[in-house]
Amino acid sequence: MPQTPPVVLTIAGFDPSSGAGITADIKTIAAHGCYGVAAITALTVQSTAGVRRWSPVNPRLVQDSLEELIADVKVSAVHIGMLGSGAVATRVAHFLEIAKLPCIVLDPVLKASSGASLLDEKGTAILTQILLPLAAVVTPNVDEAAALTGIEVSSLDDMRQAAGRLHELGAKGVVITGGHLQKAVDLLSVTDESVQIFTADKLDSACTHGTGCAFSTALACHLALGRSLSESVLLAKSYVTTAIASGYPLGKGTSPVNHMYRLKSHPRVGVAVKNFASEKD
Ligand code: PXL
Repeated sequence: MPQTPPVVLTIAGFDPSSGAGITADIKTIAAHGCYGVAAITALTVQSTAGVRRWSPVNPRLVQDSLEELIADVKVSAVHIGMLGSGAVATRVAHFLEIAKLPCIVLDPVLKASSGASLLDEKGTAILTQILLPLAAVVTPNVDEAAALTGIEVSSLDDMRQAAGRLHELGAKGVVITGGHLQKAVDLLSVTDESVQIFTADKLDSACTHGTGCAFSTALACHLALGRSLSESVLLAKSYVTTAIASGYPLGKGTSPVNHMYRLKSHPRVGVAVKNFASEKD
């Protein structure tokens, strides 16, 4: 019998365009040879053109889903994305405090790139006070790092300072992603003494919808596969860089990254199938 792959649990919102959120996470998890299970925290109305509105899921339903899943399968890593509301964040925090799951990657989703707020004040407080210290690693982009620390982040030095502040708030590993800076620089800080910088050339690509979710979920997958935090950051960054470079135009707004670039592409066969069907008729 084939070996069971590591199970990665993603707790996140639903983006119907599948660039970000739960459905994108499941693609990322599959692309890493892991098995994805999920609890949806919020439903968004969005397309590549942006988030129009969203609504959190019943908090009790989220908690029940999580409990049902871990009673059934052994989870090797957890990814937390959009939480959607203070009430949902409270249930997720309560669940994680009791479940003691390994390798929690916290992507502190506060706003959509279009600017829409995706978490209320109470949710942000739960995220900072309870989820941040529970996580093995937190992965804010520069704007999220600034919102969580009050330090404006536009340089490597700012990143170091913000990472230090996040450690003071209880974070273990911190990765601040600077894909929007002049060079695509990420900073990994495990303690104030151990800081590593990962740099990639900035890509001339418009396919960037979902980069934060893809990075943090890929990171969870590599941790689930037993890799060190430093190697996992390097591999997750390289996955996202290639997924951006392999993106194709889709929709009227920001196209998604190509989560499945490792799959062989097949020529379209729609016409042949249609002809076959009409011959049978
Ligand atoms: O990129 C952050 C994000 C995460 N998850 C969901 C989202 C967004 C941004 O819009 O909609 C579901």
